[in-house]
Amino acid sequence: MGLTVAEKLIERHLVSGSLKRGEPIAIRIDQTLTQDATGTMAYLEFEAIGIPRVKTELSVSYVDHNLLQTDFRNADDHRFLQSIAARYGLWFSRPGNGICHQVHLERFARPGKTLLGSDSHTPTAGGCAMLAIGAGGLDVAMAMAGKPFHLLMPKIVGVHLTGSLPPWVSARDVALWMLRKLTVKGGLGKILEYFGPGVKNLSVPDRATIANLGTEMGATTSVFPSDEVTLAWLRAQGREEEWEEILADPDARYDEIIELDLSSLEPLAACPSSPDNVRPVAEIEGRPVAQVIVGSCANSSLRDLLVVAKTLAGRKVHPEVSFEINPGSLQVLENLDALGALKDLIHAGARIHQSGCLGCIGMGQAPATGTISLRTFTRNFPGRSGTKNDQVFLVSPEVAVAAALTGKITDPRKLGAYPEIELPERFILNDALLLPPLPPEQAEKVEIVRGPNIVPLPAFEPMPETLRCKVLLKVGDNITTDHIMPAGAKILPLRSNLPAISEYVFSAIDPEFAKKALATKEAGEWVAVVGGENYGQGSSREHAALAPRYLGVRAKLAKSFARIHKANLINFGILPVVFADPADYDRIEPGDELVFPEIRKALESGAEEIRIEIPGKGEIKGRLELTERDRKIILAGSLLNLARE
Ligand code: MIC
Ligand code: SF4
Repeated sequence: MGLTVAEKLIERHLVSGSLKRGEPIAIRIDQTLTQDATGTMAYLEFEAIGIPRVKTELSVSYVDHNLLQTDFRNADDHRFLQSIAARYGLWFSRPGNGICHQVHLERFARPGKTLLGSDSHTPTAGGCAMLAIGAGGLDVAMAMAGKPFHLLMPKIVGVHLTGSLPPWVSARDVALWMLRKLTVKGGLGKILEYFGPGVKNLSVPDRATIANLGTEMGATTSVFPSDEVTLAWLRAQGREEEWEEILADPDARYDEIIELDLSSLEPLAACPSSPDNVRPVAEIEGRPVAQVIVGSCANSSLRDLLVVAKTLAGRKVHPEVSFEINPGSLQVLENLDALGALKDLIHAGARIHQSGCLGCIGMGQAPATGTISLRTFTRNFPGRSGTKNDQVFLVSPEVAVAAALTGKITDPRKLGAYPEIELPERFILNDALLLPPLPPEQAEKVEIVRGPNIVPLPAFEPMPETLRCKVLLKVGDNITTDHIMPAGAKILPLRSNLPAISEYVFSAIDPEFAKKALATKEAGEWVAVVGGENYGQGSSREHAALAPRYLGVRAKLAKSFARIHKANLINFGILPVVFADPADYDRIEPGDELVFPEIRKALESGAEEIRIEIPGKGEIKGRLELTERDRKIILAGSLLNLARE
């Protein structure tokens, strides 16, 4: 039987397991990427594993998240990361070079290869026919050490594209349409593979936008085939020799098929405050807008900024709007300039920022109180922008520029003729801020630069025979890692300092959580948290597991878990338990004790169902949805412990 593109990519890299859906598999990883916010921890872990040089074909360390240097801490981390890259044989993308996913697409993404990244939007490279997966930093550290990546073989959903996009409608609207259909959890355990005659009408940056936003559906990854459009992209990047054709076989079978006629799409928007709260722009027109930002790994490519610049040419930004541009990379910025489009932006009154994540991770660009902000970003989780009760809408660059001109949410189809965009056949390449790996003889001599903000990892105790926990918090459905471990300008600089960052765990939900947890731990008891569906959606940040673990959290009981967060919990020895009967969620309250009798035995024996005693309330049943390897890690107390064993 024929294979899909995703199956071909997996089959080529299979180390153990088969293509049978839902079964544990391990795949070889060719490339890795990290960004600074997750990278400092990932490299501390890599050092702890003790390998002299990365064993991948290519590994890149990017600095794009923590660009704000309000004190020594972020700058210290940048120097630490640069010295680590030099010491261990990695590429280093310096601050200002651009957002990891955009730069990776331009300079390194290669059809047919696997990429593991410590950032949830790593699937962006799926737009260039890679199998690109987001993971926690420790999983990426293991991949750099040459170890395979473990996951459950996903189902493969074929998205059959026909037609082509109408004027003023773009790749973002494809992703928003998908988000409305699948919701933030509809992609769980699935790979979204795009195929059909409509695919050739999408450029690689368009495909990358769509693959990027598959993350918001909870998908393991998204992939596109490698065709002539891919070849044209690689040629434009001076890398045509890296091309290889990869198409689904004509008789390939998908587990499910979604039909989408691109010509039927209209401009859409994700309304506050969830990426799947999608409505047609035509229905929400007229609301006044105070801020518009075009940027982020989803929509800041040259195509995106060219559309915006050409639309603005000869016009002025509305006086009530702060219109901001965060270019995806230095390459985007330089090409924009060479094509004469940068001056259209500047002349219209756009605020041009450096290349990086910036406001997308709450590093500046917080909107004003009670105002609407339109952004081409990936996530509008409540408060992520840095402003309480924020009203963030996620839109295409087309919808963004329409609002920048009119001062209100506007259907861009009212703006007149759609600008003709042509991407250069050859981009001007700018690798000024991209440092290649040092040869081994030189690398060995590099000293790692460690500032005072870099605190080594603590020890992780193994799982006790019987686990006793106190429930300190109960939360609802779709809790994000931004709720568990917030980011933003105040907290991000603490990413390499576990004791310090732990003080902010759940701070927006219960400011006393960290204090109470530490007190419970000091009193000799572990801590548990109870959650609803899709617990831990969003970012790949392992700090959302590591910091709670530091505070003594040892069990999470939820109706269901998001993929990356669940893997991170396991990696740091926190027991993820699913309610056997979701109705039991209502029986537990903060203050209850949870006893997991003989939990070690249960883990060792492979038990799928366990008893949980709630003193004074009887008992309930929990499910352990864990592979054999997961069980070993939890028993050992962390993957690091297991790797050392
Ligand atoms: C995000 O968009 O939330 C981030 C910041 O890129 C995260 C990684 C992080 O928390 O450092 C992600 O998506 O994985
Ligand atoms: Fe950066 Fe935002 Fe992309 Fe995360 S989603 S990598 S913060 S641009």
